[in-house]
Amino acid sequence: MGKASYIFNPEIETMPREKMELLQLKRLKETVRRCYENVSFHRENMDRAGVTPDDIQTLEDLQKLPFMVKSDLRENYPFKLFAVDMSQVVRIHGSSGTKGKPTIVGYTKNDIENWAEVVARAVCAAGGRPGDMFHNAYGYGLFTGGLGLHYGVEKMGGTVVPVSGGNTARQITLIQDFQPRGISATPSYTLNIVEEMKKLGLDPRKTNLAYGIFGAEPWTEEMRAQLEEELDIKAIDIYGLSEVIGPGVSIECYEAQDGLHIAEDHFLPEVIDPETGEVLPYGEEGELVFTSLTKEAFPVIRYRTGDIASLNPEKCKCGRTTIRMSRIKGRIDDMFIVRGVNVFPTEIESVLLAVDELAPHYQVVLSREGVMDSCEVHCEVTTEFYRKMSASNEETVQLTEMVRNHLKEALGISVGLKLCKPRTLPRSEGKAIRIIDKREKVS
Ligand code: DLL
Repeated sequence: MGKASYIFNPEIETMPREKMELLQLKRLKETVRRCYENVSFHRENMDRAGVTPDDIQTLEDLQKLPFMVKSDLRENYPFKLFAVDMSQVVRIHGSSGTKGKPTIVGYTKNDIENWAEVVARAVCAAGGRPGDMFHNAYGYGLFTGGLGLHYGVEKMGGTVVPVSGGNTARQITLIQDFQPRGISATPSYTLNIVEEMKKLGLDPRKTNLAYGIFGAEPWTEEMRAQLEEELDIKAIDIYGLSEVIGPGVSIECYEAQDGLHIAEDHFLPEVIDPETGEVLPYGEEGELVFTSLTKEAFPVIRYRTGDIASLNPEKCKCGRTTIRMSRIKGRIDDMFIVRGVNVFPTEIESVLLAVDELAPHYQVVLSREGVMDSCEVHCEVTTEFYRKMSASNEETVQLTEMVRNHLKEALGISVGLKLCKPRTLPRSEGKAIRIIDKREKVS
């Protein structure tokens, strides 16, 4: 394919910044008013903060408004944050949530249309174009991945194969028979598909795939390198969350792969210090916060995502003018502290995936010894290395020593390391579980 990606909506995606900001301000005012008039949660929050919709006169005035957090969704379960009558709601999604009730979101017909639009832009930015056959291996259901990509690919003018997650043997048959140019799945599930293809004696580099749209879980540049090499494709990062809309909040472009373009006409981003709530300048890393600008059923004001990233307003070489966010470093909830040092699983992934003898399958096991937290990284070795390992112990000792040193250099603390036999760690069909927390919960 050529170098430039197809821009689905050039008017918006290459809009001069001043014009974009005017559009955002107009939509922000409408959103705040809609929330104030239709949702008692928002009205009470704003009354408490002493702000009225009339106080929003500039984009900076957004900072007068209080934040929203995930527990607000749980406390208003299932529909109390909806800003329209249920008769207007055409779709419900949510996140499965490991604890308690799922968090529920709703969409009007316009919301679904806008969502399809941002995903269509995203698929094009990733290298897609009208006429593409597209293999969608994100789960269909309450999770937004499957249906989100589905409507976007249709809107772009592609042919979507709604295969959903799981049944890997069938995925492989369809990839071979239908010859899709594009694929979407979590990065971890894609590796699972690659592994199964090799097991069947197939060469994953010899498919018709040209680009993959990967997200819904944190992943690293090293994982990108692995996916691109294994499948001979461009691996593109897509970001989103159900509370804000689903996939399509932002996407990397095929030509730069340097930050994710935010669909800023629909989602207004901020980055804040997660401790103090203070808004941070461009370039500084902090917690991403989004305000929806067009959503009708489930508008959010200053929603704290729990995801760590930074923002870059510079124009991109692809021609898009929309602000870019950095790859997500991780969720604040997934960060753990070992001997006073903050660690994100992605920092561990970067080290492991750069080692040839290791397979890209790992888990981090946290436990507590006395009052100290301890961390042991479990990582599979490659089949080739496993053969050597079985022949002599020396190789294992050397590899363990080398990886532990690399981890210490990257993290600033020593962590345990267990090399595991190939295919012994659990495989994911959706979001990978990276952390096994065996620490006793102090109540
Ligand atoms: O995961 C939406 C999605 C579907 C995004 C398909 C991309 C592709 P939730 O289930 O609500 O929605 O989970 C949202 O997943 O807050 C992040 O912590 C994480 N996440 C999503 N995309 C990325 C990414 C979907 N590209 C939560 N990199 C978010 C890192 C991501 N983390």
